[in-house]
Amino acid sequence: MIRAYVALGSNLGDRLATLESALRALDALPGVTVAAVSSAYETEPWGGVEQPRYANAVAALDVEGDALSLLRACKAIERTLGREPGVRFGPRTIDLDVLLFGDRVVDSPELTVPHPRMLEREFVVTPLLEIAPHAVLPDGSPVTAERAIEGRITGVLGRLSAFRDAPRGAG
Ligand code: PH2
Ligand code: MG
Ligand code: MG
Repeated sequence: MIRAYVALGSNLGDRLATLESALRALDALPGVTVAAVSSAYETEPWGGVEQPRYANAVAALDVEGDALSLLRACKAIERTLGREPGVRFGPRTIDLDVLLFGDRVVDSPELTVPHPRMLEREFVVTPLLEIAPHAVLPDGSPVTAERAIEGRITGVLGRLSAFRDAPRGAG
C-alpha cells in the first residue's frame, strides 16, 4: 500500500460541492481509500490568466496500484465531473493533480511525480502540511512552506463534509 497525496482545485460552478464529489469518486475507486482531507482554502488564481478564485484542498490516499493508474483515474473523474478542455492554467470545474506517490519518482510524458512546481504554491503546500506535517520528498527533504509564494491563500472555506471525520480505517 502506498500513501499518495492529490491536490484538488475548482474555480467554476459550486466549488465545494465539486470538491466533495471528487473526494467521493476517489474513495470509490477500487484499491483507493481517502485517508485524510485538508480544509478547503480560497486562493488567488495563479498562472497569469484572469479568472475567479479557486477552492483548493489536498487529500491523502491509500493506494493499491501504481501512479499512472491513479493519474488516469483522476482524469476520468475530472471528465465525469464536467471538466471541459480549456486554456493552460485557466479556469476549470475540477483539477486533480498527483503531488506525491510514496517515495516514488515518476518522469514520463504523462506524469511527473513529485509534482514539479508544488513547493512554489501556497494552495498546495499549506493544505498538504495541514494533513501531513512531516511530508517528505523522495530525496528525503522535508516539504516546507518557505518557497510557497504563488497562489496565495485568501481564506479558509472550512472542512469538506464528505470526510470530516478522517482519519478513517483502511478496511
Ligand atoms: N490551478 C491551475 C492554475 N491556477 N491557481 C490556484 N490558486 N489554484 C489552482 O488549483 C490552480 C491555479 C491549473 O491547474
Ligand atoms: Mg493543477
Ligand atoms: Mg491538472
